[in-house]
Amino acid sequence: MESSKSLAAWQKSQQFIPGGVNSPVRNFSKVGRHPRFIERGEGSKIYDIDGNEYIDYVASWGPLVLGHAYPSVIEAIRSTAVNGTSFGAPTPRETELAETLVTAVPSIEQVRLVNSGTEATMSAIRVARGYTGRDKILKIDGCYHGHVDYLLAKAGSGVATFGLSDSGGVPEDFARNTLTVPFNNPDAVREAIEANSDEIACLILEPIMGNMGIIPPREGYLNQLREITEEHGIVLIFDEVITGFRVAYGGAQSYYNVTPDMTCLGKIIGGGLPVGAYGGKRDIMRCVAPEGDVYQAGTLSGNPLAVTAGIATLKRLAEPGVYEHLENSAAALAEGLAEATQKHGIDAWHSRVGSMLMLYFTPESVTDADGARTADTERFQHYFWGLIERGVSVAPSQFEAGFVSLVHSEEDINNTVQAATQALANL
Ligand code: HOZ
Repeated sequence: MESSKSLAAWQKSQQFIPGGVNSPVRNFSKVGRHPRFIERGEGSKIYDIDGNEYIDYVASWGPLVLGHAYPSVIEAIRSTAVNGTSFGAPTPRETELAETLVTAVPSIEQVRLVNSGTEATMSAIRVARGYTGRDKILKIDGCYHGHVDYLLAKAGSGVATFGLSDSGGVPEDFARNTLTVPFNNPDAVREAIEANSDEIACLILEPIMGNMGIIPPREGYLNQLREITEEHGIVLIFDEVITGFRVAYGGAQSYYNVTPDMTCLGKIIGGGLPVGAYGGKRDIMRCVAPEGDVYQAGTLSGNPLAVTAGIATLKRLAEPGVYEHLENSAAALAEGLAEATQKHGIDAWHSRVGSMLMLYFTPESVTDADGARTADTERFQHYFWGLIERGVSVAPSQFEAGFVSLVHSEEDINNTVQAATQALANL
């Protein structure tokens, strides 16, 4: 497969950008060789600058649930842009998006729009601290909540991909108030709370882990967390940056019917433009300035283009049959992949919730971050290139999720299963 133009582009980008990329996992260093530079995307496909076509399951790391350049989203961006791209003043569209989020997501009574998932989690935690007057926070091993200093402890995503335990540049003091416990283990949460009674402001987690592959909650786990946190006056925050509008219109909280106190969103609600949001009970959101004393601000927050792309995306997702369609396409893909690993006698753990899916190269069952860490990343590397060479693009990491979009056709799914079967045969 020709990739000389991508190689040249990467050699040049490394002179000006650390690692040649603007987010670490994109640089492919954990799968060897160089990244592909992308020219354009359309529907289920992306095209690199050497002219290669790929069926895409990265979906810009989750936002593109409608696929690339979805016509109604592009038209909304185009018609908004001609009237100006930013005002630093409120616009009715921000309220429209906020109302849509409040209506869709059970825990959200009021919401603030920000520019990224990182900003959303950072702000939600500040609000939880302001609301409770407590400093400590509890997080889950392997959950990734963006690159906030004190949330990089035992984080997933790039931190796991690069095998880092934490991040440099974070003073020990900053992480002193972050406690970490394993996923799917309510007893560990209980013990941490008992050992730090009345000191924990919030428990933040991805209700479905999506940055150590895909790890669903065990039955009843989220309900147990809801009960424990309520008992101790701890704010329960669901980070639904990945799962919001992905596994169901109302996110994982409506999929599992467990309502947290606060929710963080991002990705899909911006339709492929930079956005984030945090919201929750009115009582808690009242703490946010200017109503309350917890400060949070942003020049581009509620940006007209991002908000318009988000509204257009959510409108399409609200139409009947969307989530059934996503479920059926992803189920067909997951079944095909499971048959393929079985056929070749490859130890694999397949994980899927709705249109998020993962194939781990491990004989273990993956129910927490330690389980995910047993995966054979070298084997993944060979599989990854086997797919790329056959025109299928997945994230260049054993720990990043795959996403099926509304526009993946039956033919795309069949071709992907065929490519995977061939790639697995050569492992
Ligand atoms: N950590 C992000 C996904 N879990 C990666 C985002 C990106 O590289 O674009």
